[in-house]
Amino acid sequence: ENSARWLAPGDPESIAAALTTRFAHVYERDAAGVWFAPGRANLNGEHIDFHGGRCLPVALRHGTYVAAAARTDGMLRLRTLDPDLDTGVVEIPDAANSPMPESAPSWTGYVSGVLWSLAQVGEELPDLALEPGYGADVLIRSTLPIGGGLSSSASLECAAVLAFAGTGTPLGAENPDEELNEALTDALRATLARACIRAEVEVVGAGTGGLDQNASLRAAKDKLVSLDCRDFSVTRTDLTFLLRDYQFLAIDTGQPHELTDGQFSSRRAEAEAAVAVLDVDRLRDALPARPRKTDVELLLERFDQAVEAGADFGGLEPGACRRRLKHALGEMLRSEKIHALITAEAHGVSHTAQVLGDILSAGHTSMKEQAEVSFRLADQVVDAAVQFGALGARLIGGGFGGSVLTLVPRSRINDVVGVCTRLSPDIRFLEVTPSAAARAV
Ligand code: GAF
Repeated sequence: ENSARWLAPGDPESIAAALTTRFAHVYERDAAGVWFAPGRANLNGEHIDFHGGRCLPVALRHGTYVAAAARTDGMLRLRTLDPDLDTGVVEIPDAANSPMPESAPSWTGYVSGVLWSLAQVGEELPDLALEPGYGADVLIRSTLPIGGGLSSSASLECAAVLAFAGTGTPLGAENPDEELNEALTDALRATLARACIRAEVEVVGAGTGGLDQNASLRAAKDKLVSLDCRDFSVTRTDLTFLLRDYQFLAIDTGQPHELTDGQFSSRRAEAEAAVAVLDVDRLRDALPARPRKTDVELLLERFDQAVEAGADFGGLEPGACRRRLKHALGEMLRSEKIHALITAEAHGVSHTAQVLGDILSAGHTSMKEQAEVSFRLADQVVDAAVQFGALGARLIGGGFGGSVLTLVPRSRINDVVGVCTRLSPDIRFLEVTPSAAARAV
């Protein structure tokens, strides 16, 4: 286990202090503050946020830090300290109006896009109205694996949106520094999440469904977030009872994924074609409030009948569309099961842990066979983890790369880490400790 590579979240205050010092060197002025937004791990509910399903994320201690100071000339200056992405300071003039010049590296769209969409929000909500001519100097540092399926992009968006709200709006002016954390109600956080989603969809061009941004901005320490994507309402349930003897562990395979590379959108398109054939607006609405297996079977039958009747799939393969549908419906059942299990508090800890573990593994099988977004190394990690003591494991996030989430009795962590380390030299481990939402540091 000595060679196991752990990704530490670091101490937020020290990271913020170091980033502030770097900011002064890079921009030759002082930062007004540092804002942090966490990544997430999702226990269940992959590829169903855009169907109005329920997602069950927790926020990580790892995430993105943004140091910023306002400008008055509309210019956005950006630099990341990620050695793989850093090309020095990137300048985007008039970013609030034209966020994505062709010459800018693609990662900058996550930040400039957010400035653009926040400017739109401000037209409706005076508290969040950006000062005329607002621009900013921004320095970024992430403690997440980039493209690791743990929401590195959304956490960048969310840290940026807080930095802009903090330095450029009446809300920020009235609530300097950490006072902002108190002033940010859940309703405001939901509004900011919408702005981040809009930036990702309309400026970056990735088909996100909103799970990641809501998780990052609305999570809570020690809590499992239950995010109902019909209306993005949230309930939060304490997990400390479980985490005394068990631990969630994220295993980054080191195989990065890209939401913009077309594979995620092609899966989403197939799923949506299946929903269109069922003639419902949103898949979750086709199931009752407490869905059961028979409800799922009925919908799959309806789908098969539509295929027989010659339904139009716009050139997509009906069999593939059916598998995406089956994944989404199964995932919805599993989410409701976990939601009921965790909120009931009626069961013993070891029972809850085992059921959760089983659901994680069932989720992986579906990611592999129905959603078809898994890959060899993820399958190997899942199998090895379970064989060496994990109660269950699954690929999380969009897939085609990224991380596996496992639930492990604390007494078996070393075994699981040891066996997974041997699978690939690129594998890294992150402790998943349900953490607070995005905030001023
Ligand atoms: C990506 C997307 F951005 C999310 O909206 C979600 O669909 C997830 O993949 C899969 O659950 O992270």
